[in-house]
Amino acid sequence: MKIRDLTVHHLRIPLVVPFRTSFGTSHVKETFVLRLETDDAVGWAECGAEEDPLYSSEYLEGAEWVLRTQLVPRLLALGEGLSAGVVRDALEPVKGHRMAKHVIETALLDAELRTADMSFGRYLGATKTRVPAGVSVGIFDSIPELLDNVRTYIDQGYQRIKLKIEPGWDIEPVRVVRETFGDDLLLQVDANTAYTLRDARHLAKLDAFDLLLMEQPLPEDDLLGHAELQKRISTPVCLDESIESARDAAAAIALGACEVINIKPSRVGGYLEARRIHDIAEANGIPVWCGGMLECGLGRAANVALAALPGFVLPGDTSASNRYFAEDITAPFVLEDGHLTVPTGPGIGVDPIPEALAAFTVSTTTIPV
Ligand code: OSB
Ligand code: MG
Repeated sequence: MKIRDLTVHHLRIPLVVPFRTSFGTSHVKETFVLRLETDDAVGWAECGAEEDPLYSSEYLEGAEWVLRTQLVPRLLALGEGLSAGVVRDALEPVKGHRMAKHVIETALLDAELRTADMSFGRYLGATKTRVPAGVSVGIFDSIPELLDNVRTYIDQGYQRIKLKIEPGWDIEPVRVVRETFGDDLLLQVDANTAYTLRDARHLAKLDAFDLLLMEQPLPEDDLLGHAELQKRISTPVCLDESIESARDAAAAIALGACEVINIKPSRVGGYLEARRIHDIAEANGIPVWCGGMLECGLGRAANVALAALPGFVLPGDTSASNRYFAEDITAPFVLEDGHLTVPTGPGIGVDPIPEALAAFTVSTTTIPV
């Protein structure tokens, strides 16, 4: 495959509700999307990195720099031998930077699948036509505000609630949400690394609330700590930040560091690695679910396709577009009966709406090809 044009669109899309986690607060979705043109198709992909390196070590400007100066030149050197399937090996000499690798591999895969007239879901091995939607609920200034937001989501049909927690905002909000909405609510928490193993006894208090899982309580490089914590709490530990590859997943499972895995394609370097993690987890009886990075419609479309694989047995953070944005850059993903529909068109199955893309684009950069 030969790349004819590569253009980076820098976007700023306002969020309908500020999103506060243990590592910071976002008011705007800031990202870039990559447009990749070949002779036969145009592929799109969205970068998962955030403006600052607070969720992971990657950040938007760094990802773009790596993409432009390190990744694209190595891929262009492959000439006609370039395809999504060879990206991983070709980029192996570049350490880390999985979110940058994810964006170029995904754009290539989208262009290839559009050329082959095959959907992402079909290609990845989706076995469902729609996926149950969960929602990730940020930290609020007060419990009443939290309850109002959770109630709105439940009324809209969300099938699972994830509460962001941090020291000082953990036991009490979980208790009140459980008591207010009842024992049938599928409920889980996400700490984004805000605790240490010294907090094990405190975190064990959450065992009383029958949570589906506790996501990433400890630092990302603390697999042994998570394994030890899992021995001290009954709530299943789920890893997010700690799992950057299939090898990480295999190690975490072997160590007993998690009983569930959150798979985010951007965090692990793309959909092919995401599928490898899915396969390893499935072979080991570890449930997985699809995480998110507050993606616009371009990233969401591919995530929803991944979430339709058979090992994704828990509702993901694949929420409807209006949970994030008043206006998206694609046709919105809409909640129907608590589900999102897996796109069936070629590639990711959605396109940017030109006017919306233009409205949210703050600048564009062309990468020489
Ligand atoms: O830890 O899962 C996380 C958003 C940004 C960075 C990290 C995380 C999140 C979310 C929201 O929880 C997931 C989503 O709705 O896209
Ligand atoms: Mg998380």
